[in-house]
Amino acid sequence: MISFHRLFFFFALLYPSFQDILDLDEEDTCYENNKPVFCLPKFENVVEGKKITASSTCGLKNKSRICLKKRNEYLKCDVCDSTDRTKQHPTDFLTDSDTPNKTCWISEALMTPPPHNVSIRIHFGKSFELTYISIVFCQDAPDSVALYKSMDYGQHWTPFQYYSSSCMDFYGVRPNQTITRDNEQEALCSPLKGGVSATYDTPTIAFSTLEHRPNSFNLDNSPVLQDWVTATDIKIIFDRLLQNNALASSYMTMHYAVSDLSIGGRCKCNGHADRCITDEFGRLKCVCKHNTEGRDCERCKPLYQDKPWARATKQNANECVRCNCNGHSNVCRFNKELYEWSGHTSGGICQDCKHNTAGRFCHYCKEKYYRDVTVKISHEQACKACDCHHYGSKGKVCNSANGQCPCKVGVIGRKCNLCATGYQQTRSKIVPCQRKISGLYN
Ligand SMILES: *[C@@H]1O[C@H](CO)[C@@H](O)[C@H](O)[C@H]1NC(C)=O
Ligand SMILES: *[C@@H]1O[C@H](CO)[C@@H](O)[C@H](O)[C@H]1NC(C)=O
Ligand SMILES: *[C@@H]1O[C@H](CO)[C@@H](O)[C@H](O)[C@H]1NC(C)=O
Ligand SMILES: *[C@@H]1O[C@H](CO)[C@@H](O)[C@H](O)[C@H]1NC(C)=O
Ligand SMILES: [Ca+2]
Repeated sequence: MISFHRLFFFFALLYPSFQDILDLDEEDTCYENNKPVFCLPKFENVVEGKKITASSTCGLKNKSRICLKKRNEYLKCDVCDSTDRTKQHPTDFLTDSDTPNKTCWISEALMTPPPHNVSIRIHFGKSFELTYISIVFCQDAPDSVALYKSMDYGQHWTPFQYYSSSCMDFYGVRPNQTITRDNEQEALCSPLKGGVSATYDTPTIAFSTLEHRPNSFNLDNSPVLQDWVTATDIKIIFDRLLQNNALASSYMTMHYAVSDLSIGGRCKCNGHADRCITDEFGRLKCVCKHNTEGRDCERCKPLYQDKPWARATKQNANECVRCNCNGHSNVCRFNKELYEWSGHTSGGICQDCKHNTAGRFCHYCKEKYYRDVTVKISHEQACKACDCHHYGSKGKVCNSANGQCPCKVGVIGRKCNLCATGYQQTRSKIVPCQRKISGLYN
């Protein structure tokens, strides 16, 4: 039997970068001495606890006869019946521990005529970055196995890897093609010789997602490969090349039977979280750090848009940077041109400045308000209303520095609400202060 732990260490040795998975601790690994650093959720068997569906499972509709031929054993026949606990072979058996006894998921018997394809689907409920997929069969492997992945919860599927005794016939793909830097997102077809593997005592498929791909040791800087290893769902399709007459003689004994399915990977958080949790809607999501947010920490928080979002790398945590809005806004917007002009230092523009402020950093007072210089610009009362007098002032807009309204002739005061010496108040809205004519007779 091949256990998850054995594969885990196998892949840890295969990829030096996975050696950090061996030191698992509970503390926050996204900061070191209060400085943001690249961090990752733990490496795990992604299928554990996940719902797996199969297009066909024996004994679901009716009792059926199943016969399995294990290696070095005679053909053994039994009844499959989902209503009898000791005679059922559900998809749950793909992910149980296989102890003390090996348990198998078994498909319904294959019928004549074809198709003979049966599929298994695993829904992760979130994006994960996958390292390997391993399938352990209970008997001889099928003639062909195709692995597909989806990055959008099953709307679109792309081939991940093919295994076949006849790659050209089944998939139109030449076996053992070479992957270059130009086609790193291409699925390969590996020959499958009756499925019996030399390495393990049971026929096993172990697909390593990055093997043979040139940029696999430079994943940080390869968006193409980051995409390649990302999946929300996996579909596995088994197929057999059976002649009609071959099947006719033994059709009640042909099944697909798998004892273990494991998928090694990590919850995808783009280097900005070290764990994933279930949210209030029952959905998995990253616990984002470095001022990021989203289920995959795929964007910066609203007030942290001063630099463009980027995935964390070992060299740079790419923490999202807070915009300077002087405390008058909770939201800013990233502007590429400003960022370029600033020599890649700052590109945020504050949005919806409150407290009567305005400007890219909410750093001055909006029209009809003036700056109260006795308090700091970050103060809620930093901008005061001009409050210009309706009749005494020529307009509503005051001097933004000292609050002086534009007064009409003979009018004074910051708000233009007093008559100057030598002037007297009138009832006129147009000329509120009139020159006194007292001097006329002296
Ligand atoms: C199940 O078995 C019953 C009785 O043997 C039979 O009438 C029925 O057609 C079977 N259903 C299927 C889906 O094979
Ligand atoms: C495991 O197999 C043995 C021998 O076939 C059987 O006696 C035992 O009940 C099985 N254990 C379980 C938990 O199914
Ligand atoms: C089997 O193959 C046929 C033809 O390619 C396809 O239409 C069908 O959906 C497949 N069934 C499963 C369960 O994969
Ligand atoms: C194809 O690759 C497999 C596994 O890497 C290897 O065993 C086999 O010899 C290769 N076949 C050819 C024709 O290169
Ligand atoms: Ca099992």
